[in-house]
Amino acid sequence: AQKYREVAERKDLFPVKLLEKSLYFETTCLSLERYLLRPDKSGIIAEIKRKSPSKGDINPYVSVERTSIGYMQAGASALSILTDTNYFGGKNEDLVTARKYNYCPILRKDFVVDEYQIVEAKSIGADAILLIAAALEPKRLKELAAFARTLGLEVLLEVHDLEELQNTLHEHVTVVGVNNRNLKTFKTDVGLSFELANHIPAGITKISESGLSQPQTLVELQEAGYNGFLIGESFMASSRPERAAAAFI
Ligand code: IGP
Repeated sequence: AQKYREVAERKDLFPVKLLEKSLYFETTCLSLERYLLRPDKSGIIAEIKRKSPSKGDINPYVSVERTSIGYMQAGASALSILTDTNYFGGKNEDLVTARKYNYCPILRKDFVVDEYQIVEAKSIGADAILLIAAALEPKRLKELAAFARTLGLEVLLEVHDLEELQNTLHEHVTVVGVNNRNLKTFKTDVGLSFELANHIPAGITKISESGLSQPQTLVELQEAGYNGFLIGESFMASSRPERAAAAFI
């Protein structure tokens, strides 16, 4: 919880009034959900992640331009761009760059705890935001989700267990991600996605996140009802992540 509080205090003070002048306020968001369900795509949300608390540096000098374009050419359904600097080495400009070169849904991956960050996500060209059940009170999560929807942003709700899932589902959430990475140990266990699959109501788009490195696992997750797969490290660990993605997809 301390970690999330620190992040909350890392507030950009650029006035909201100016953020709202961004041209992206005049454009309609692309639906992550709709792209994930497209039969001509892989369902993979390919992530750009320079470093992580669990792995340290992964690919600190990655070319966001080359990688994001290559991910989409490889058949990804969407992009996930880490914008958190402290823990993941990302920045808002990474998302702006990906936006400039790609017409596809882009998830802004960050620790969203307030409305400011949601306005900011819209202003830099994101289509969807992440809300982490473990980081927010259910009531607060619902408020933030409702606010995101007013800006046309889609919400990916991230859960780690059944309790979080049952406490946080509501009408503003259409996409749920099961994070296979345990936040305390940083270990990943895809078994969690299989465990929770049947507890996610029908009609909700389901994503399995983290620790996915085998195409066969995706086939099995699909059979269990998953529509989307969030993959970072197993692509980013390569010096050419887009080639790793192409080989995988
Ligand atoms: C990707 P992996 O194991 O493929 O690199 O995982 C993604 O799921 C992970 O980066 C992630 C994440 C998050 C990062 C999932 N939820 C929340 C930061 C914040």
